[in-house]
Amino acid sequence: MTEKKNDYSAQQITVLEGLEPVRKRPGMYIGGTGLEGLHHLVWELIDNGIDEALAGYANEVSVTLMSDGGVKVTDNGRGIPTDIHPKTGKSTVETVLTVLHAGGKFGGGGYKVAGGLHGVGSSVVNALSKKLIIKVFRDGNVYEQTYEKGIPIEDLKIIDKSNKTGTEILFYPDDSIFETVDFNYQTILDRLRHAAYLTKYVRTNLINQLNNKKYSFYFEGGIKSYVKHLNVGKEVIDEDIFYVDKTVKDTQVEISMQYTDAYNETIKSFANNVLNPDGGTHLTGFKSALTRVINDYARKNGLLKEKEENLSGEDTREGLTAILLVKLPDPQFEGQTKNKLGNPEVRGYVEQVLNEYLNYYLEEHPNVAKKIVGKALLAARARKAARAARDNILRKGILDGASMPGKLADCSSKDPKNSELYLVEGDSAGGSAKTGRDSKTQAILPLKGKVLNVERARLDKMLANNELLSLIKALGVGIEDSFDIKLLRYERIIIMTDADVDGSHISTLLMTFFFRYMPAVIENGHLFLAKPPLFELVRSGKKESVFIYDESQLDQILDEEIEKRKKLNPNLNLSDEKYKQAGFIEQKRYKGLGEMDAEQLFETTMNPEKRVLIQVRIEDVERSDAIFNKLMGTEVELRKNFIQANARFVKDLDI
Ligand code: 0RA
Repeated sequence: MTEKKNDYSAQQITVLEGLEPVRKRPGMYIGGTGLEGLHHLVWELIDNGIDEALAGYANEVSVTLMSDGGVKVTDNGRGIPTDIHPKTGKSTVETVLTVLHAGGKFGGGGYKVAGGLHGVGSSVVNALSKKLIIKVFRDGNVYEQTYEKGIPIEDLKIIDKSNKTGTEILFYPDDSIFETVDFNYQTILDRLRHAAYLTKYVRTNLINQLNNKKYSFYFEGGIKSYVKHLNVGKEVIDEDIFYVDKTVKDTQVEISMQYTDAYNETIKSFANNVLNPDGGTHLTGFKSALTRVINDYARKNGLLKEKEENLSGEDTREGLTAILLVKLPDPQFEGQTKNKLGNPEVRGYVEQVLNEYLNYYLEEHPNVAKKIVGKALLAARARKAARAARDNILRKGILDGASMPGKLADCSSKDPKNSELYLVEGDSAGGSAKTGRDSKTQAILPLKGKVLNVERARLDKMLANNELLSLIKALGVGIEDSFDIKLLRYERIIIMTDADVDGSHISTLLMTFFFRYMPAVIENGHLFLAKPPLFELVRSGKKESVFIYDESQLDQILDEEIEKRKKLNPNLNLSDEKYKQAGFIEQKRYKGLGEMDAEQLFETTMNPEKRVLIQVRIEDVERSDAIFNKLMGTEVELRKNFIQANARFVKDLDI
């Protein structure tokens, strides 16, 4: 399906609808009413501010997280016009906020021609807010209007004088519509950073009233700075970053790229500042030009001999980090979510720009060019070796279902829906898990020591690694070309490691493996982290224990118990240690899974009735990619942050 861009010009609003449909079926407009839908409201407003900047009228967009739960989005553009709109007979401000444009706009961030009636997403935000206050700075005045559930409760009025211009929208999402109205600071921060990378010369700010912190992003280099940011912690083959910005016909093509010594490629393509995760015509054009230019250069300079075959596209992209941004007046996307750009002409435009300027760049930078070609040649050779290793394994049937790894204690259920696989750090915890498990539904695969870091190893090395080979076999899904998610033998794959730095490192390595080789396992929600307890509190007089999973939970439980006890006995001696006051005779800190016996391990971490699982999500691939690369780098400081970082792309889930 192809989604045509809507025309936002004032005269062409022909279908006007009330906001009722938005409140009735919010999912149609913002994707859902969960955390993502909630944040979509902020994205709509940020995109409007960015659009005003792209039109050349604003250079700053700010988001303030208010201490009362509201979110304020401000830009210093022209301000939404306040005069009476010819079609609605109301102010343009009210029109923008109350008229749902026909067809709506899902995903936000379309390119609008300067002067068009932009800001249409604002009406969706308005409809889904229990309260919204707009301020417009324009014509020397400050205008204000307040809405409730999308309905104006007063006329637009002048409240002050000011020589500033701009638009400020403060909204309070309707908690009768959203499952949660708690905004995630980090998610918004990422979005603002991202917006600043894609729109050079625009400053984006995040002000958090809750902790009085302010973040500000400004990247003069635009997508060049973005590439630099993505390559932090990686070894780059040359400091110089390729950059081109050219307009062909009415399409602006901006490309930036740099090679690293990594094996994976990171290419992000955007159309009108909207990420297209599934690429599209711009990406296709980029890839074909890249392959052609590098091969031509290699031939011309004798780096590729006459009888040698051409470098493949994959070879030329190994270790590549690239940002591709096109801006065009009439973007067409395949599918609802703008995941893939469809305009056929864009392919040729991107090809033309990269052909010309990359060729020119390689001629001008012969040292960088030699390194790029050298790396691609190496990639070609290594890929052949890796293929041979994989074919060998496939031929021998090592990955086939018949032969399960010896270390696997499989469950008796053969129905994946009722099966789960625990990946357990170390043989001793593995032993306890095998004893304590529910053998009908729970399979155990103990993993010895550190798992191979797949960021630094190719497929052949990976397939020579016993731990990973056992894992691939146990999963039953095959690898690379033979990978098939439908063959997955377990509904849940649960990584169970110690709650310490080594344990987190091992879970990160395992997540990296899934992320790189089996993203479908994560995307389909099959990957989890087990959460072992940090403390056990033993109650005096009773055998029963209380298990604590978070540091913060410990204080909370102790305080609650003390309160209870104070009520029963007002003369309670308060000079004692806290946990004793609370009536616990012993507080035990668990450092590793191995400190628990089989029964405890099951009860605290594996019992489906009680355990806490954390679902691993590729919520922000860019972020996890960056985290993984930082972690896998050698720098201790970077690595130290990773427990904290992990918490970003996982979500607590009680199952
Ligand atoms: C309609 C017309 C004009 C600007 C805007 C809307 C506008 C909308 C938003 C939404 C957020 N910030 C905004 N800034 C401006 C053009 C007005 C003119 O020609 O002066």
